[in-house]
Amino acid sequence: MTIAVCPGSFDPMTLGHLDVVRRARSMFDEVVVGVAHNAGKSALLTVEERLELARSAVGDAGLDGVRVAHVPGLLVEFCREIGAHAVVKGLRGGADFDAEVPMALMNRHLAGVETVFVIGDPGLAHVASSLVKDVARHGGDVDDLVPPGVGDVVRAALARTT
Ligand code: COD
Repeated sequence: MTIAVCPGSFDPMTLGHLDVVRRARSMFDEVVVGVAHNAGKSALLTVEERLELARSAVGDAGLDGVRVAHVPGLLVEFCREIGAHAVVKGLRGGADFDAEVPMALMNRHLAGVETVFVIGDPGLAHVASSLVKDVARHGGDVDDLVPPGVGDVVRAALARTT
């Protein structure tokens, strides 16, 4: 049984993330969506909110063989604990590639963990958690960029931070 981890901040999960998870599941028997901490980012949503939204999204999408878990520390340590065979990351373009290659090399250096890159749906290439938050912060409609229910949680989180 092959296992892959789709890691990310998921702050919040978007339709772009879900597309990557679906593609990963077409290649691996089990996919674990790993909600992790990116030291370079300050999260809007709590870990619990990000986990809950990811679980709802996976459930609503009817994705079997996919589960959601918290990655509390190093991604490679989590991969070792669950016996993952690979990490799967999504690419929207060259900027993603440039950001992802050092992480892939570091994860291979640390623990021999390989990274598989998938090209996301080009129709979702403009979808990023950071842009979703920015658009929502300024009152724009983000509901067609994210799974059901995500927009409401993002708007509530933005309201409590202002
Ligand atoms: N289409 C295709 N792919 C997409 C789209 C889209 N529309 N949107 C996002 N993606 C991809 C991203 O390119 C990325 O591969 C993935 O989805 C997750 O994106 P984010 O933004 O939610 O997550 P990141 O990039 O902040 O995640 C970074 C991690 C949290 C995975 C990283 O910091 C990490 O591994 N942290 C754990 C601690 C650790 O091990 N650190 C050392 C890392 S070498």
